Amino acid sequence: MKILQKNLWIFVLCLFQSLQLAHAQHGGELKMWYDKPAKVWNEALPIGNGRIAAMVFGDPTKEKLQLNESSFWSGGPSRNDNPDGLKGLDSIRYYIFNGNYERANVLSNKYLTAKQLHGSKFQCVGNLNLAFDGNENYTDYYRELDLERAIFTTTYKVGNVTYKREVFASQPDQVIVVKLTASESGKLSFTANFDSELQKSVKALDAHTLEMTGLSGTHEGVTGQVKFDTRAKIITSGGSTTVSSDKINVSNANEVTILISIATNFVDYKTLTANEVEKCTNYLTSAETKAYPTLLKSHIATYQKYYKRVHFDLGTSSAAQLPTDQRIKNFSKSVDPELVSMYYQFGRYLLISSSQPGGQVANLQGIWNGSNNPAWDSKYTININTEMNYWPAEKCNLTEMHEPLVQMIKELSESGKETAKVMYGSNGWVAHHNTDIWRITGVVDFADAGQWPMGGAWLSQHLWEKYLYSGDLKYLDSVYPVLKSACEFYKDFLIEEPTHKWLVVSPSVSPENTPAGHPSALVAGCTIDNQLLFDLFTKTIKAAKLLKKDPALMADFQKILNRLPPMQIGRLGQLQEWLEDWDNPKDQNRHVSHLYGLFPGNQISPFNTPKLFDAARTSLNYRGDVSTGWSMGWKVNFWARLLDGNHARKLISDQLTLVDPVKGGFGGGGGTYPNFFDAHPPFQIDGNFGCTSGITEMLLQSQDGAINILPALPDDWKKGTITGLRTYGGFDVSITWENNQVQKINITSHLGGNCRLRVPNVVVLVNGKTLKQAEGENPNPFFATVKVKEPLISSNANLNELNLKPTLMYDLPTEAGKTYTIICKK
Ligand code: FUC
Repeated sequence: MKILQKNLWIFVLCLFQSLQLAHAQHGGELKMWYDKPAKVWNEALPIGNGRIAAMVFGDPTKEKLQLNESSFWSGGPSRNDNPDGLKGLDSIRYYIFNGNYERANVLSNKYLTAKQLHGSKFQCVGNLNLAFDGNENYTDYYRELDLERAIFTTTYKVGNVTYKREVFASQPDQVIVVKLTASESGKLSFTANFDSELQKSVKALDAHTLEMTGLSGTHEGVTGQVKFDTRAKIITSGGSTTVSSDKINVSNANEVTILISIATNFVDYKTLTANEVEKCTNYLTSAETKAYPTLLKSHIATYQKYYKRVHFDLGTSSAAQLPTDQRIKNFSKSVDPELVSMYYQFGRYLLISSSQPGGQVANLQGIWNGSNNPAWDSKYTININTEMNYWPAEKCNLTEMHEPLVQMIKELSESGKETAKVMYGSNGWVAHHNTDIWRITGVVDFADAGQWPMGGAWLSQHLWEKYLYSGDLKYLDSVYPVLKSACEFYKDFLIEEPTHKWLVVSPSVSPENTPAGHPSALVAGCTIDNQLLFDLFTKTIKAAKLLKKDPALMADFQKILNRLPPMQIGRLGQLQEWLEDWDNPKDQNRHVSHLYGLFPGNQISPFNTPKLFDAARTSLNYRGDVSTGWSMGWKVNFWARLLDGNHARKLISDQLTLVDPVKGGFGGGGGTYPNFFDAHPPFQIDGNFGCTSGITEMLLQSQDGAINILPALPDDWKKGTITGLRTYGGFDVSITWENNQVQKINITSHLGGNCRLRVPNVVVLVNGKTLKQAEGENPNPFFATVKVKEPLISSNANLNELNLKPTLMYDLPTEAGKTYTIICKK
């Protein structure tokens, strides 16, 4: 028995030592790592520069880089307005007000839903394959994605030779760079080729250059018109290269650099006249003049300019010694705080890699898609998903990454004008629940999902939100026409509902949810629509005031604002999802649209609207936790806004449930694939971004009149640091905490003005002096609180005690450009 015990100890000790060794050599903080090559797409690792991207598999024998270019979509410039809209609109509204939802649905599908075109598909350019000779019996395999440097690396051994591959997507040089090395000279032999499922032609231009050209697919009657050119330049040192038909063979090279360039003929959503061959060649010719270390250096510097703004440390544990997929698998049963900080930073990595100024908006899969028939076309679902992609942008200090979204909203405000006119006879612009690279703004799919004329209203919130972080009036001036025109649409489109004479949106849906027992989701005046309009009109009026514009029109807008339905509390004590008290306590729909007012909106506050706060919490408790990936990501934000850190932490754990990478189909519980991609399932990137936003909200909020420090810290995040987050009013905030108590706060003020802090501790010292406790409204205009109407309580709603932790508020007057160190004491 004793011998057995001793052996067991020796075994445990050896295991621990070998794990420690593995950790010393492999992984480490902010490196996702694996001990096997990726077999399937959901195990491969993403790299990208906002315009071009790859999923890298890291197989020693058959390397595959699955390639994407952000403007490579099916079809071409197109619209999808149903020209019969005005024939059906009045009847549809009549039937909705008279409770004949079935008839309204039939007419809506006939007169309003697009006749043929439901949006284009984001497509895959193809693959670059590298087949290596004699690598079958490899050992010591290792694969990582270094989030700090945005570099993929694989190493392995064959016999005594160590092989290494490094891959990155350079933003400054606009090429994907692959570096192959071996520990002995003359050991690199492989065959390179391109393939693609689409119409294409592949050839070797010379013994060092492969080219693939092709055309995007035809879809729903729109001919594929996006042309691409992609080239791989194989630069060898030593050995030789030969061409065999459409392949290049490399033999006995010492080291190899491959530069991959991709370009399309896309100029903008209306124009496809660029010369893709010229663009592709130019990127390559310019990159070729630079040595690998130069390319690497400028890649890292450009990436880190964004990435390094935020540092997040929750501490580490022995769990961190395992490969990332195993850590995800163990997460709910282990103590692994570092997996949370790495997942958080992976969200920031993905945003930097998929959304760059001047480029396309991150779509349902960001920029990574291996299929020509992706789920939901991998387009833009603007009834939650696209907005969710950009929730981390400002608060995680990545404001530049927000720019493609702002550009898309401007473009939608152009294309959506015709939709407003043709379909509804209204001025202004409208977009429904989906759009694509061609900026379609009509109704897609079918009425119960697509008949939601609020996509533009939700997107427009981002325009104002961006201003609140930067205070940039020139920027506000540039987006003001979009805000104004969005309001002008609703000024014409809203109608009076018969009971309370409120102004409502009809026909509409509470996104993708049907009230129990109804034959259709079609309704008038659902809660999210009212909340979105409340925000849209309030923000536009504020913007006009700041820019000294349109006082008469704003007076009209104010009248509309005064006639919007208030939020209502229903028979279960819940926040009503619809104008009527139709909520079903058993409803676990993934959408929780009526809580838009809690997050990302800020109409519901524990301090200003406690009844609504309680009702929102009741609604969320009914909805439950486990759902699709993105829904859980949203719920992390909700529970953070409900100031319940432990519940938010529970949702993170639900979201970090390992999902089988082979499982790509719909349905089943959401979670996380081995490569950290969010699983709806299938892969959908919004869940990643939503959770990164949610984790930020747990540590810092600024939407409710003050900068709220550690508003929802879970009990088990006892100690930590987060630096460089951005708040409303242009403050950069860093926080250190220990024993669940805030210790130190650093604030850098970019715009000056009053910095009101809400903290969970008692005494706050700046430069050794106690700060004055705050009273009244925050004089800083960026923190003006939202004034919503008191709720109507339709029955004996049970208003619980809110049961929140006490906090204190302090005012710190700041000067632009100065940093303040605040010490907190119990
Ligand atoms: C909406 C959601 C689905 C999915 C799709 C892309 O339709 O209801 O869950 O996220 O968008």
